[in-house]
Amino acid sequence: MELKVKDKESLLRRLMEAGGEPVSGQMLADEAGVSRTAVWKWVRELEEEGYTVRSIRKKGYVLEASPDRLTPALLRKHLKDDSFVSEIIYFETVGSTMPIAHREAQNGAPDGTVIVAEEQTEGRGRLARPWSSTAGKGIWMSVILKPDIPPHRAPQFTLIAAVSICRAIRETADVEVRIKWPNDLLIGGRKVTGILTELQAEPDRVQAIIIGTGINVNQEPEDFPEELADIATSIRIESGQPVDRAALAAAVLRNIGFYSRLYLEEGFAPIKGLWEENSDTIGRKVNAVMMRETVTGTAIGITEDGVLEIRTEDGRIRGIYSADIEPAE
Ligand code: BT5
Repeated sequence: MELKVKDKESLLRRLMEAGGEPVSGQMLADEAGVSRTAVWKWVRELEEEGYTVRSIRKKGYVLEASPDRLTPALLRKHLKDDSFVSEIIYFETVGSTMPIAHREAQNGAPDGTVIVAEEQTEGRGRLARPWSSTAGKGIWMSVILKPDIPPHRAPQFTLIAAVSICRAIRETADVEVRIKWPNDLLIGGRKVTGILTELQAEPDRVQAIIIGTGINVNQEPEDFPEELADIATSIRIESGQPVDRAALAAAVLRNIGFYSRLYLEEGFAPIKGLWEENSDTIGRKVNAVMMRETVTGTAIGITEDGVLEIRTEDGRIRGIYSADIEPAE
């Protein structure tokens, strides 16, 4: 059934769906049961939010341009209707999307709830490291998943997310992205994306998996703090083209939906294959730096549990559960 216009948001959806064709103001007013002036006021409000709406005499309203935002309306425009996304919670600016996602998950938010922000003032990575989240330049987003799996399988979702984001970036921009175990995506050796997977669980069952994705999209070199100058990059820097963030965020969500469904239906094997194919780590000599020791050797693959296997010089195979990987020598 066609969406019924009842407020500013549904009006926007209708204008988006019209795909550049004018939509009559009178028809919109009749449908919403309000005056034409009320419809005109919604249009004015949309213009204040950065949309360009043209009014064509005797024909109606046409949406000509949308702002560079990650609002629910813009994300929904790019998502297919069969997307797994249930609710999108949007912030202009926020400390971090992670604690909000935890709170929402605890309060019963369904599978497929998304928390997204234009800017994070306290974005974080693993071990509470800071994550630079410049306003309007990246995709700072947490996705709540509620799969029926035991807790020890949860780390596989970091790998599912890596494969999904890798694919989404390739669909949207002409760049060569590689996965660095376990949670980084690199272009030309520099970090373009970090993934943070967190868990709410009972001893035998996952309650919620929260996947935090930080994707550097439209930053210019000067948008990064000095300490990241040599290690971080953005899709724009690498491709030379600005990227539509809403289209990319929607592609990320579509792929996370697709690959987590594939995983739940067919197990880890297809994900493992894709991950290894896109990996920057497998086949290389690496140092796996952990709290208490560093293991050096050749990365040979990942296991069913997402553990990285390294063959050391003496021929032993070591399973690495959590570490920072750097090139050896
Ligand atoms: C990560 O941690 O790579 C996970 C980052 C997850 C960020 C998302 S954004 C949405 C959600 N909300 C949050 O608050 N977090 C998640 P880790 O592997 O620990 O890497 C952190 C390191 O990456 C830092 O110590 C810096 O060296 C580097 N770094 C920080 N900001 C960066 C950026 N924007 N681009 C590339 N590298 C960055």
